[in-house]
Parts: sequence; C-alpha cells; structure tokens
Amino acid sequence: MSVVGIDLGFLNCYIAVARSGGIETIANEYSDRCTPACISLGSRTRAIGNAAKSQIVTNVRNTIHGFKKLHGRSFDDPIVQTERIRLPYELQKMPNGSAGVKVRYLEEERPFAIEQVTGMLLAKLKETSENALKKPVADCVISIPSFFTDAERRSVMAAAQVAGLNCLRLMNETTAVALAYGIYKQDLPPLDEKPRNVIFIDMGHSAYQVSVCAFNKGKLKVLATTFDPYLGGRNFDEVLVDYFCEEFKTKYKINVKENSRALLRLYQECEKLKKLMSANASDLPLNIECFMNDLDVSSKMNRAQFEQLCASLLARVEPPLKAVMEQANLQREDISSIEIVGGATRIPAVKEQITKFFLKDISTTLNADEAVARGCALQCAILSPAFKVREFSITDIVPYSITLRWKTSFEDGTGECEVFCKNHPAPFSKVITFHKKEPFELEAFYTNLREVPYPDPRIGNFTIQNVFPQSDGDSSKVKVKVRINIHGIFSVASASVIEKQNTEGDHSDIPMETETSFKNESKDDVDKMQVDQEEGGHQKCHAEHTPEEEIDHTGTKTKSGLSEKQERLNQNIKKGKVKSIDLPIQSSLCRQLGQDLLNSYIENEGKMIMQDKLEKERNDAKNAVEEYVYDFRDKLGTIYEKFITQEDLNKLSAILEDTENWLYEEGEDQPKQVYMDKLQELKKYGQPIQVRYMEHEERPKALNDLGKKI
Ligand code: ATP
Ligand code: K
Ligand code: MG
Repeated sequence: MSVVGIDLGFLNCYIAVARSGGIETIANEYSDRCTPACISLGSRTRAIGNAAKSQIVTNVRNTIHGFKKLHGRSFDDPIVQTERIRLPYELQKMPNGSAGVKVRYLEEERPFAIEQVTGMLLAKLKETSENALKKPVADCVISIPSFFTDAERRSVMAAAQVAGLNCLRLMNETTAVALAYGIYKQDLPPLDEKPRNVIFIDMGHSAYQVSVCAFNKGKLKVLATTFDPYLGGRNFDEVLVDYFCEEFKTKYKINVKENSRALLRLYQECEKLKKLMSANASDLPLNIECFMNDLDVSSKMNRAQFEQLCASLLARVEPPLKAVMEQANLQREDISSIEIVGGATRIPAVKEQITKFFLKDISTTLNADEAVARGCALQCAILSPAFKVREFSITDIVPYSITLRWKTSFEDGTGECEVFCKNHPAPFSKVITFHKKEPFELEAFYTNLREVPYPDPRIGNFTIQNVFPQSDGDSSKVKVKVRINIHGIFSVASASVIEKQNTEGDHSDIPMETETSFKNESKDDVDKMQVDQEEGGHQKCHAEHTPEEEIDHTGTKTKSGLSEKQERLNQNIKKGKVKSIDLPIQSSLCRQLGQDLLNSYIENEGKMIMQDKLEKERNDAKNAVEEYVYDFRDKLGTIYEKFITQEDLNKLSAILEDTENWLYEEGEDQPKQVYMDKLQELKKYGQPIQVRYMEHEERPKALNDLGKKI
C-alpha cells in the first residue's frame, strides 16, 4: 500500500510520501519538488509539469494551465466565463454542458473534459511518486480548497479515478496544514483541558483560505473556516500586468492585450518582479527583450508603488479573518498562534494585514510550499493499515449549510429541514425519520446560496423507493440516513423501513425503541432527527436530542458496541416483533459525471499514456542512431584508426555521413523499428572493428595478469 499526499495547486503541485524515515516531499525528474499544474498537448505527445510550463509561451493555444476552478461547473457558469477571458487556450462546452478545453492533440482538434485534464496531471504526479517509491502507487490523499462544493469535489474524485488513483480522502487544504502542524507537537493540552486554538492561513495563486482549529493531545477539531475564493497571488500579478499594459500603450504605442504571447510573457515577468519585491523595497527593473513588434521594453516598480496599486486587494485580507473569529466565537486572546502557508503570504503587505488584525506576530514555522502535501501524506498514513503513525483524530467541518426538501402528501405541500448547518462537524451522519406510505423524493440543496461560490444551489435528488403502507394501512416509519462523508461530500446514504410484524394481534407491543432501530455501522457520529407529520399537512422536522444520541457521542457503549436501547431493539428484531428492511435509493446528483463517460476517460488516459510511452521509445531509438553515428565517427578518428584500412575508413565515413543526413531528412520522422534496423546495420560495420580493438586492449592486460601469476 502506498502512502502519498498530493497538493493539487492551481499553479504548483507537491507530493509527499511516507518512507521508513518519515514523511518526505519528493522531487520530480527535474529534481524539482514543485510540479507546475500545466499540460502541453503536441502533435505526437503530451508534456506535463515542468516540460509543459516551458511551452506556455511557445505552444500558447495548446498548453493548459489555470484550470482548477473549472471543476464541477457548467460551461455557462459565470465563474467559468470569467476564467475563460483570462485563458489563452479555448474552453468548450462539453455534450453534458460542463466546461472542457479544446486543444490540438495528435494533429486533431480535441475536446477534453476537466476531469481528463486534472486526470493527466494526477497521472503525472502518480508516476513521479512511483519513481520515488519504486513501486506502484494507487492509494493517496488529495487536497482541495475548503470552499469546494459537492460538484467540485466529485469532479476531482473522478479525475483521480482517471489517473488510476484511489483517493482515500479529499482533504481541505487548511485542514491538511493543521494536521502537519499538530501531529508532531508534543506539548498539546490534555483532553480535559482547554484546547489550544491556532489560526491557519493559506494564500496560494488563486485563493485565500482561513481556518481556526482547536488542538488537544492526539486531536484536532476545525472550528470554522472562511475564504475569499478569488483572492490569490495571480490577482497581484494582474495588477502589475494591467499597470504595465497601460504604461506601454503610451510609452511604446503597443496594445499588449491583443497579443497573447506577449501577454503571457508579461505575466511571467510580473510574477518574478512581484517575488523580487517581497525581498527588496527599492526600485526594481522590468526588462523584456523582443517583446512585441521587435521592441525591447523596460520599466520599473518599487514596493511602495506596488502596495498602492494593490490597495483594494489588500483590503480583502481582513474580512475572512474577522469572520473566522466571529464564527468560532473567539477573541484575539484565545488564539495561541497564527500559522501561514501558501506562496502569496510571502507578500510583506499581506503579512502586515494579518499582523495588524491579530495584533500578534505570525509564525512561519511551517514549510509554506510543502505543508499541504505533507498533511495529506500524514492523513494517508493514518488511513493506511500498512503504516504506523501516532493516533490523531481529525474533525473537519461542513463549509455551507445543507437543506432537504420533500413533497408532503397534501397538495402542493412541501417540507423542509436543514440537515447540516455551516461549520457542522464532518464526517457526520444523521438519521431522519419520515412517516410515509409511498416512495418519496428528497431534494438536497445549499441553504444560503449567497454564501456559496457556486451559481446553483442544488446538490441532488434522492428517491427512497419501495415504501408501502403498513399492513394495517398506517404510514410506515422510514429512517433515512444522510451523511457528509470523509471527502466532505453529502449523500443520502441509506434508508430503511420498520415493518411491524403480525404477532397475534399484539400491535401495542411495538416498542418506542423503534426510534433507535437504525443500525449505525459507520464510524461517523450519528445525530437523530424526527420528521413529524403535523395536523394540517405541514411537515417539519427537528433534531431529536435523545439520550441515545448522547450515548453515541460520548461513546458509552455496551459490549456489542451498541447503545442499550439499540440492543433492546435488536432483540425485538430478532424476536420477530419488528423488522427493519433496507430500501433502495435512486440518486441523481447535480453535475455528476456519468459512469460511461468516466470509463471512456479512464480508457483514453490509458491510450494517451501508451502513446506517450511509444513516442518516447521512438525518440529514444532515433537518438540511439544519432549517438552511434557521433561516437563511431569519433572513434574512427582516434582509437579505431590502427584497426582499419584507409579504404574501409573512407567507406565507413561516407556511410556515417549518409546516415547523419538521413536523420535530418527522410529519417527525421520514422517508426521506431526503422531506427532500430538502422542501428543494427551500423553496428554490423562497427562491431568487428570494436572486437579487434578490444582484443588488442585486453591482450597486454591478459599477459600482464599471467605474468603476475607466474
Ligand atoms: P492555490 O492554493 O490557489 O491552488 P497554489 O497552491 O498553486 O495555488 P502556491 O504555490 O501556494 O499556490 O503559491 C503560488 C503563488 O505565490 C504565486 O502567485 C506566486 O507568485 C506567489 N509567490 C511565491 N513566492 C512569492 C514571494 N516570495 N513573494 C510574493 N509572492 C510569491
Ligand atoms: K501548492
Ligand atoms: Mg495551494
């Protein structure tokens, strides 16, 4: 079993793995610990990561980057349309309405779904970890922003499947950081003492996330999380780009925004300049040669100027900080430490905003680039039975409140119930009781769409099937279990009906304990809710804070692990007085990728990997011919000279020259076998000379050895 954590960044990806020595961030084939989230499609092959990044400016329209925000969204989504304006490659509406990309690959216009794009990137990261661990990798934990909605989360899960990864948990980025912070801390307060509250702040390239966590020995609990999903390093780059575009308009009479290549170069230079300004407050130059229309451009900027230009961005640092404190109901003095990660927190003015708010120095003890990946790897190690780590329990939270809605048996009547409030602990399950005579549908949606950075409140529809009245005509008691799973994804997980058994007219014997008849097999906490059918057709539901629930929470269990009442009910079930029957649920999730499509993406990724592999082998075969030509020619002029006649030398030199010319012309683009045959042919000439040379070299040595023996 592999233990791998992946920070799937908007710009930069990191991989951490567990090895015998502990958790380690690993480097890719370029000895780089950071793999750019970038894919370049070519006429024969794909480049992913570092090799793709170097093609952003040369293969403008077929190099995909900046796609993290396209997950789980339809093409018409306003966010997608806003991103689209910034992207130098084309987006396309996929047949199912979702956002995809359109690029040229293998000499053809090809659409790729976002799950395929991220799938390619993840497959590359998988390969990198396989090279480091020297064994196949499947199990992993992948990071996602805490503000991702269900549709976005499901889309990333699908991408992991495309890459052949088995994602054990989608982990919120700031929670991963919190785990990386907490697990090694030896001095956390004991369980019965006041927890240590720590703020975690991550500002990456595309987003800004804040969370506050409570730590006790062996335990972390996220109390609240806030975010600005549209504030990150790229916004600061954009400010610089806009500034220089304006300046160059008057200074050089050029419109940079009309030239995508020039614009991309300007972005790259502005990012560099931004980073330099973090370390240096004085005037810094910006010089780009042959920028546009053969013009060299130059300008300068200093930190004070930059901060002035970014004033409106900097003003957005505080609100999520304020909100997180309010939501967790904490005061500044309750906070022990403020930990920051993510590249954009290196901007001095961003740090100042944070310090100014907390009136406290911020701590930069965590590795700002690698903490997310390390946290994910730690979580993977905890989940993996093959790896021993110290026990550490993680309670995350629900980012947006979720409501269920259903039709009542009365005309046009609907019932509604908020099943998870914002900042509710997760993973978590709740059991809701309905009184129904027929199958019914539950519609799940985000309660307050204004809180959610997503245009559609719907999560999905769930039909509870096979519901019938009881034999005496009464409504059946239907227990529905809703849950937020380990990935932070909502579902109606299961449903069951409690059927009264006809035991000699002894109906009154149906015990009240049926309420607890729901068997809780999951390790999640379980809450119980009751949906009552009121007179007049209104239905409402409320959480039932029964003693059983408290028992579940404190974990006071009987020997069998069930609460006493549950046990008594199970006894009744065994005695045949009541019977619990599982009901099938038909789920229809919004923006869910169909299994057929997913399978075709998986198959296609396999084909592309094969194509890349074949292309690499073909290239290697070609390079082998070229190398042999150069090597042979070199040896002919030096060490082989004595072992060949002048006539043969001339003949061979001509052959080598012909081959070299062939490689540049007809032989430029041939199948692998042609190169292999060519190499064999050359070796036919080369080998006899090689043998003569080796024999000559070995002879004195052999004689020498013989001499020693005598
Ligand atoms: P996201 O978290 O939004 O998915 P990411 O994880 O890919 O994005 P990071 O790698 O955390 O992002 O940060 C990248 C950003 O940090 C870029 O905008 C980069 O320019 C910026 N950055 C990195 N170093 C510095 C620095 N020294 N000064 C200012 N900005 C920096
Ligand atoms: K990152
Ligand atoms: Mg990040």
